[in-house]
Amino acid sequence: MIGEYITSNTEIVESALTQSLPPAWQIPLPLRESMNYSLMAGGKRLRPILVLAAAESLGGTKEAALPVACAIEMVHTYSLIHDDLPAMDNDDYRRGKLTNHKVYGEAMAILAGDALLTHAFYSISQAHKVHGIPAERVLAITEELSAYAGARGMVGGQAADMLGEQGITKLEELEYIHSHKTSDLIVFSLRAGAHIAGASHAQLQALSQFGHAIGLAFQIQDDILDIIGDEAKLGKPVKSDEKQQKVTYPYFIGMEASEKKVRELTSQGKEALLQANLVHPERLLQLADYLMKRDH
Ligand code: GRG
Repeated sequence: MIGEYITSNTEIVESALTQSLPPAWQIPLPLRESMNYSLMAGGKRLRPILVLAAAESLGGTKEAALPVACAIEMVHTYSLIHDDLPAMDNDDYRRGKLTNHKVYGEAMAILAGDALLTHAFYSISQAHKVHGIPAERVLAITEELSAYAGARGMVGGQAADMLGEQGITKLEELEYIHSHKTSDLIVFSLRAGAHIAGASHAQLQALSQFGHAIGLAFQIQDDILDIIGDEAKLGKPVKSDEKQQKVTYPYFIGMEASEKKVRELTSQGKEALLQANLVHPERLLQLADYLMKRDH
């Protein structure tokens, strides 16, 4: 069952994350606490689970993929800490808990994000140093993380979102934002797990297509769930003028068409994956379906 796979891998990832900052390292205590606070705040661990599943889909082991799985969760966590800051979204709560800057102050939250991003690259290096993954594969992962998370990836998507806040008028503009802000880390996770297991160029390409499709589906589903959540709170359907504050897929094409789009993207992604000649595509296929059907 995919539910059991997710639960057991979540435990493996969380246990590795708790050990990711060596106790012997001299780190100012508030910085260590601030980093661990957000790292261990109960995310879904989607991206690290995709790293593990991608490695396994090519016959690789979870153990060897674990440092990279932790790395992507560190990058994701840093992005959320910075996204919540007053200069960005100014949120007080995330995952039902106070945001990092509300607990540790803005300056420490910025530093915790910076340190998590930097530590991600350290963690990736351990795939070679501890698990003996060939240096050229680890180099490819390092290069790709800087691309998918950086200015031409997630940070670029966040910047485009910020700049377009007032005037996104075309679905293509929204897709550009989603594909960088959300899909890029998902694509990276799949490619990185595949690199660990020595994927071919064609396999990497198929995984990129799969990741791009399920990443966009994931974001649209997130926007659908947001609206359903708002409706549950209000006890009535959200009117179109209330919805218009947030420019999302449902805002452009409506709820029903958005739900259809999620289904279409998921099946396109699965088709692309089936072209990749993977020894074990099952878990990735099940994860795509699980994400499409999720209600939180
Ligand atoms: C500040 C550099 C910088 C980037 C911010 C991640 C991000 C980019 C913004 C957060 C807002 C948002 C809706 C991003 C889209 C990606 C997304 C759906 C993030 C939430 O991911 P989940 O659902 O989170 O995997 P959990 O809490 O489960 O880890």
